[in-house]
Amino acid sequence: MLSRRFSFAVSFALVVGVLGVLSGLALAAKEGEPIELKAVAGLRFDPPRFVVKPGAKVKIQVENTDDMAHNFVITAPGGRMEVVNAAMTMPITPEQTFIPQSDKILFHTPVLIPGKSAAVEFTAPAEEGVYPYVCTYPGHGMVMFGAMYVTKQKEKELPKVGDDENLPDLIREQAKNPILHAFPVDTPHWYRIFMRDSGPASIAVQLDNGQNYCWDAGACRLRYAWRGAFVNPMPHWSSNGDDFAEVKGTIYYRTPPYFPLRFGDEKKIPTNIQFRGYHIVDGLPEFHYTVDGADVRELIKAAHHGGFETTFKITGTKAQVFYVSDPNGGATLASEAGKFTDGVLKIPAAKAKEFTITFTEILNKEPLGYWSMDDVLTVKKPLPVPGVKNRALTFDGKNAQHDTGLKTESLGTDVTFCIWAQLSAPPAADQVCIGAAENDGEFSLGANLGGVAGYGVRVKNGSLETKIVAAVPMEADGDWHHLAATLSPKGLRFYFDGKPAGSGAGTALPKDAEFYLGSNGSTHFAAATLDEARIYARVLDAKEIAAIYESEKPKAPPPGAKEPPGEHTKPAARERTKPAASEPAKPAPAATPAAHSKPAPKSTPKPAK
Ligand SMILES: [Cu+2]
Repeated sequence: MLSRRFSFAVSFALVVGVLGVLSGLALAAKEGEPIELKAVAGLRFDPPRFVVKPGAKVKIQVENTDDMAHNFVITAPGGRMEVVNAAMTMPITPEQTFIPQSDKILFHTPVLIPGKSAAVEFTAPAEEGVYPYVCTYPGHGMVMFGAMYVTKQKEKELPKVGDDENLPDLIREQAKNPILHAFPVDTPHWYRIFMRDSGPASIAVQLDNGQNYCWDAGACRLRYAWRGAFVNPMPHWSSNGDDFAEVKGTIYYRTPPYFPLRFGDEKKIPTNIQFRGYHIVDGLPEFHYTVDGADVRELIKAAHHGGFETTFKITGTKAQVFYVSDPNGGATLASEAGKFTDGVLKIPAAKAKEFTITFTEILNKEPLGYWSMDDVLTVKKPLPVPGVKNRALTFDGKNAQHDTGLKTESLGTDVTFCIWAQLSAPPAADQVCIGAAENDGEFSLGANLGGVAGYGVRVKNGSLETKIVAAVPMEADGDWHHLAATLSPKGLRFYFDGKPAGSGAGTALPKDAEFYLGSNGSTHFAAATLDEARIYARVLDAKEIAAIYESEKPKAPPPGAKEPPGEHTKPAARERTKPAASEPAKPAPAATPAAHSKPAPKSTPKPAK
């Protein structure tokens, strides 16, 4: 009992102490000694990794010190997401174990309610490797995991925690920067700061379960949510406040580009929206604003299932309330107040005074990386120009590039790349719009690659190479085109302007390579204006790529006009201190099922009768 209390005290001290110390611990199990592992608040395992020797007898004592239920599952190397995905589809019932049928599951505990412990005993695999451990409770598995190293190496020979790709990015970030990202005793915390794809009056908030969101006080609405590490505010602070804070986790949900609440008529977007400030409720900001005379309070909290939930309190209106969302936004929305139909929640007047909507991530629905190009991005900071959708950025073909921060390892084997490009020097050789290169390997999506004229994709890994060039047009031109490529062990596919334009054998992405926009990493620069770049950790099908093309393609310019018409006619005069998107008059993407909520009428003229 004494030793138990002692170990609890030690671990508590570590939890509230500097995380760098905590994460620096990679426990090496001594033969016969149990490994003590805890599920702690904030969807974490402590320690986040440990070491066992191949073939060793291992006992892991798992204790749930959190206030929600967790389990502990060790999977085969690389098997974590498959197991997590399978568990996500299992119904949530009191008896549910969240242990799907899978040969990737090696060892596991039952679901542990708060305060419970269980031991797992096994003989460590003979094969050295990184065996992930994860909580498969729905919504937890994306952030709540760790790594069991089966190795003869010593703990200090492992990569540093801050660089360990096998750990959640939240753990890595905190290990690198324990001061900026203090531990949960300090969460939630937030910054009023410049955030990409949001207005100048943005608030970034970190919740205590590995969830974060960006709320736009100018437009009075949620912009996006992400899991994992919070933001790095340094670019903003170190540039006298004219640069953006960088999201350090993975954005999985984006709201559509219009105000979500409606009063009386679901198609009528409110016009008079005013921010009134915020109050602190349970340590979190509750936003206060007025909408066409109604008074709204909005409080976003961590949800126990691992997502987040928004509670609206509305007074000053007797009208029926609607909440309009995009069902393709990357999350499942649900509410006790009513049912969502095609993304629209109809709230009976009786329940409109206070209702809550929960948001649960749909895995990999949203791209792993998305660059709207509505904000300044590249090192040389060219100002945004009109693009296919809102604004775009011009890359000079000499040295302008943007490091996406995504590496082959974070993408996995099934990937999709999409980008819009308008070449400024169409005949120039090797223009890479999205690319990566390392040693013998290369990924290039662009034009005139490897001496072949036209748009295409090229993947090279050692001696294996697959190259696809679109047949139409034969030569690259100066028009906007949508380029997309999907890659998996099954094959490489290329799409040009939303249509399939060739396929080839599967080739792996170059190992350890970093992905860039506008080059493949300091070589093969594109002289092009680029827009709406997306990188997915899954293979999109032809229908999805066609839908992206249709929803983003520029409207046909009137005869004689050089530039596509749009709201951004004077890009140079636009500072990013103004909201990027011209909402709320902006129509929803045509391809989304929420299209019925489109505020703007279709511009197709009807023939006179
Ligand atoms: Cu859990």
